[in-house]
Amino acid sequence: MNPSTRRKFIGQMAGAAAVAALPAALRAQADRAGARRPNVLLLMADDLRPELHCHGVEGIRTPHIDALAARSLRFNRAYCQYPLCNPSRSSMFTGHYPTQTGVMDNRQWWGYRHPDYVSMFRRFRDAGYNTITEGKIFHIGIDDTDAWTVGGAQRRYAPDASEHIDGAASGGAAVAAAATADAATRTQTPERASGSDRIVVLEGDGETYQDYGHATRAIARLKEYKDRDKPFLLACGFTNPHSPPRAPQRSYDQYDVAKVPLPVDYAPRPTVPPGFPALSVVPRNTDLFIGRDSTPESAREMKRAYWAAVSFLDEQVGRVVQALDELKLADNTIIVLTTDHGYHLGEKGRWSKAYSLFDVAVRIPLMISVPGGAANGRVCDRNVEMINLYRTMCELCDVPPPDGIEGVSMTPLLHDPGAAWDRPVYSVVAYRDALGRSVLTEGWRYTQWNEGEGGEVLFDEHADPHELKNLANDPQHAGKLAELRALLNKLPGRTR
Ligand SMILES: [Ca+2]
Repeated sequence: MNPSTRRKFIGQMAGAAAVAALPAALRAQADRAGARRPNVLLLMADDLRPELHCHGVEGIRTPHIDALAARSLRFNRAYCQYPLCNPSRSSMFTGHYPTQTGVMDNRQWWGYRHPDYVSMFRRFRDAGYNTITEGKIFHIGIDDTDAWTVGGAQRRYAPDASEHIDGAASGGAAVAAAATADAATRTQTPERASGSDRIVVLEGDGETYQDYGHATRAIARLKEYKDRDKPFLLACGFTNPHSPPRAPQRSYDQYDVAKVPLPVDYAPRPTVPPGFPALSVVPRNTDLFIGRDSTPESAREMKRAYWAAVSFLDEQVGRVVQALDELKLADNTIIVLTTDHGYHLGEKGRWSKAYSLFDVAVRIPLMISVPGGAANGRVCDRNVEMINLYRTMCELCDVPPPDGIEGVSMTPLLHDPGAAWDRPVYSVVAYRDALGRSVLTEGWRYTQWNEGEGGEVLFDEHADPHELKNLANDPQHAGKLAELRALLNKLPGRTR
């Protein structure tokens, strides 16, 4: 950004907090300016673990997301609070842990149980933003309908979450198709499983696929809202690389299947490693290879399909960001790219996210591009949790956060990615009558089920990044175990 555009941008930002990431000498100038707040473009992928070239994954092609990372602060170790769509998004966008929302499946809307909660998008709307939704932001059929000035879908689940609301709009065939794929994660009838557990080659260049349409409509919204009297928050949610993996043939053709690597702990079916509790690896896959074994060959084929789906997503992200640049919105628009949770691609024989508290299931991409931001183009290796997103966006945009939400603003890291930061990261998962809870600190992960009665695991993340060796029963680590048990008990909310 040249000096004149930098001054222009700062003049458009209001509030000292919003400029925490900017050089100190410019803050006073910004403080004096009482003008327009920045726009926000939130790009949400679905089931995207950090399987990106900019995250060091060799072989995958993600040039547009890499380019976005090069103008953002890329968080190398960002974590979701729950490895499933709706619980993660509900936590992320309300600022409450899953143990507080009580939302642990893909059917509950958080607002029924917590009418006092105010979502991040509703907060921005109330603070004077045009809030625009396109694609999947909240889970399919469980939208925060009142959060949006533009878009949004009627909720399809009743408060008891057992029945569809009669006559509710489905949001179109494409949305219904995505919901079918998601349904495979909770009810594995053969029909639903077959909808998810397959590789889909899109016709032509994929122009008729929903994610292409989401990008097209997001671009149209950028044009429509670029010069309004209010700033905008445009949230654009893509379905890729959610199962079934979907991409045009050319996306598959760019990868040699023989060169797609398998994980060190690949197994043909979900496999509990020796020394691990049974609950750490549930016995049935829920997205891919559902109720059937993989072979090394079919596993490589499936992982290539995931890569192809990520590359197609990458192109759609590129289209939207290019449009933003061409519309000259880059100098006053904060861009955030993230997703709802991670994914197993064969690690421990799993092909899903559901019910897993391993690192691959909860670690996610997160990049934040602040115009003129001091940390753009840099990488942050601090552990951060997505519950922080709400306060971070509020601070960057001078929107007052609601009382009582959890998390802290990550703006100190946007100013200095190496700043001191020792906050623990919490993740939660429910499986049948068991509740798993996990805490990550610098170098260590500790996970327990049913307060330890269902087993526990301890990993040295530096020595064992693939989480292959459970140290929970190693007397040498008794002190670390006690420390992390105590830290885990600071997670707010219910434990059963
Ligand atoms: Ca998801």
